[in-house]
Amino acid sequence: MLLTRFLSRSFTSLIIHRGSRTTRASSVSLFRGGVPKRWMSEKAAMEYPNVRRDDTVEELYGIKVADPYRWLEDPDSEETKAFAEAQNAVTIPYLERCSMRETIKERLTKLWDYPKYSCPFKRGDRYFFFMNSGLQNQSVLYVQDSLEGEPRVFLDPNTLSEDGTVAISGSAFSEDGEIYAYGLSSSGSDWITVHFKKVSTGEDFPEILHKVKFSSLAWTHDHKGIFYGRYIDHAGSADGTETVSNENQKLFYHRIGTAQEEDVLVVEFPDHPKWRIACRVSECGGYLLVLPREGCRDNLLYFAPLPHCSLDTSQLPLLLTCIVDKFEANYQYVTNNGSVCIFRTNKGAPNYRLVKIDLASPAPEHWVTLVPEHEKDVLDWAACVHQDKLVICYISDVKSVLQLHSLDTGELLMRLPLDMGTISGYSGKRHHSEMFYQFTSFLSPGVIYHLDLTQNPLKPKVFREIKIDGFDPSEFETRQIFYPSKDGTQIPMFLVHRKDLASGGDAPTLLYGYGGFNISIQPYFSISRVVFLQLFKGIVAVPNIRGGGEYGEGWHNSGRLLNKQNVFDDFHAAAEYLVREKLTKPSHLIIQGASNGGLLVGASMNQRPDLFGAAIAQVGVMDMLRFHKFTIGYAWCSDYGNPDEKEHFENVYKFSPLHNIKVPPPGTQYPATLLFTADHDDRVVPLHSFKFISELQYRVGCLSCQKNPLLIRIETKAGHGGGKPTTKVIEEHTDIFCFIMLTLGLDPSPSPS
Ligand code: X98
Repeated sequence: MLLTRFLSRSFTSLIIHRGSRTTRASSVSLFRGGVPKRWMSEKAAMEYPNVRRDDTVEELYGIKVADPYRWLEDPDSEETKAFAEAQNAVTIPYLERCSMRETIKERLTKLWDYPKYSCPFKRGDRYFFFMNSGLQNQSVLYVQDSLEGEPRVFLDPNTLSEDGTVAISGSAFSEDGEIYAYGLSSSGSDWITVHFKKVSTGEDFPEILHKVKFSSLAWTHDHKGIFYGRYIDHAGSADGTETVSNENQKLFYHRIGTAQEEDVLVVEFPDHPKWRIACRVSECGGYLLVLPREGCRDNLLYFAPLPHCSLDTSQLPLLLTCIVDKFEANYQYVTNNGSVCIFRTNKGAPNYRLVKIDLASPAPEHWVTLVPEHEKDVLDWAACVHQDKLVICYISDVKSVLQLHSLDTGELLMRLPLDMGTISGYSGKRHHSEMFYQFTSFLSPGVIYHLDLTQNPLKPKVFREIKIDGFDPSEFETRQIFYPSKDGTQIPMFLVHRKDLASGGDAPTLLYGYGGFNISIQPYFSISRVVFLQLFKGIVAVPNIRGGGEYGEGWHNSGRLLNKQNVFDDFHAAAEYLVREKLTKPSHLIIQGASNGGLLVGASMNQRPDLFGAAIAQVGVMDMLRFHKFTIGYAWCSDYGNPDEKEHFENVYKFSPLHNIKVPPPGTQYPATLLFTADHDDRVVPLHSFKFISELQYRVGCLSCQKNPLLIRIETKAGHGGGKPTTKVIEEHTDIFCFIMLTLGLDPSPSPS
């Protein structure tokens, strides 16, 4: 048995068995109090681990900020391990109390068991696609010689670990389609090892690349090697359990068939340790485009010509020419004709445009707009297909719009018909005369379309459509409504529910939000939400709150830095709308968010404990004064501001979940709370949730008014979410639904309808 970070032997006194999971509970004692006696109940609703508080205090800009759980920032200390065990030892038995647990898990498992496909994509003369037959922990990569040919397994990650915790994370075929470079992540970490597989034989090359994270994999067109990003200076463990800041990424060139030690440095920026260096090899193979990024929005732009014959390592490091030297906009390479490159950018165009930049005269005054910014819709992405066409995907009032344009003039040629939903997948290359695209929505598990661009007239054909036994989409409906936020801004929100929704005004409602990083929360299919709709006859509500990218840069800006409070206000206004419209009531309203959305949930429960019955915060950012000190956290200053600067410190201190836990107003209590984190989450390190739950249990857990539980579930051999095996995903959803049932007192209907 593998021992993982939070399962140490030294603190065990009790073993709790839970289905296939075995957890050891620590001998840490349970407590009922940390607050004045007058607020304590005769008998506390819950007993929580007695977590040591120390007297750590820091003075920041004249304010004394206590940090009594600073010691929980050390992931390797025995005391932190004991803490995690003790928390799980409270949470797991609580969740197991749910009498419907097995029924819920069975329902989830049964409905989850449908095939999931990616778009096919052509590399060399072969087609590839990912497919999960239903309950496989990881999707399998298949190869076929033609679209009608018999698929063969090319790479099955399920064979790489017994428990499905090794996942493919990032990959790229060589231009001729003969070698597959693929990243493997273990236990959900952002670290990957890069491997190379010969396509014709399925054999792996002997070398493995280590210390790779946040990396592009870009092949030279001689098929001889890749450019990739490496943290060569990173010392200590690199398995995703460590919290040290990721600095000094450098771009290397690896020649296939050689050892990593022979890799040569291509680009570095020693004066800028926080830059992550993305790169692309142009479609023609003639240029390396280098796109450094410091935060999570703007990037710089450099290029270097690549030699026509093989890259001679004596020509490295490359001499770069700078095109953009200030972080003030986004640039994404789309395609090029000789030295004229097309980029998607928001430079001077908050809704994005396509611009031509001639590398022979790259100064901004020579840039030419190819597709101008749309007055309302956001140009989300663009790709070149069939030599002279551009596929452009817009976001229009949160829904996808897919169009073909002329590469030459930028003019619109055709709009591809789509229902209300999202383009979730695309494949096609400039030298291909066909393309595939995948559509999804709240009620559509996925339709893959094939478009033959040689036909006239052009007519997309359904290539594959997924139907799920036990789920009839016609019984449900999706509506998009708009509601006013606190400052009057109209916010869109999707509502999904049964057509025959009961009109009692108390439907269990799952309110999901994200609100940050220019990320658009478009409609997508989630079988667990279907289970929620079926089991609880509930409503799924997804507001597109500010901070996201749904309406371009302006929408993002109005929810970041000093405007971050708008994000929370938009979310609270969504809840108020649902109550005002008599769709639900606060005690039946569940808020859910992950990552930046976990911060949203943490801040919301502090600010409006009266408005929600339950709060589920997954892998959330909870300590807004110290997030920038761990792994990639510094990159989020572009949304949150830098807490080391007075103005931003004062801003984040007002909403930081850890620093704003208060005794709730009379007659109210905190919502039933369930936090999730995982031992290999090296994106949002577990200490955020550890410190937040400790403070919450201490300040609120023993108040006489606080009947709702305040719990944390700490997963092992898991990370931020990417690559999580199906077994663990189903387990997590089972926990969530059991928690909702137990805390909202719901009685699920006995059979699906
Ligand atoms: C990030 O932190 C993104 C981190 N990230 C990168 C780059 N590549 C990645 C590849 C895989 C996974 C993460 C990656 O920055 C990258 C590489 C080269 C150049 C530029 C970028 N994100 C935020 C996040 O996870 C929001 C979305 C992406 N957060 C967690 C924000 C707060 C909580």
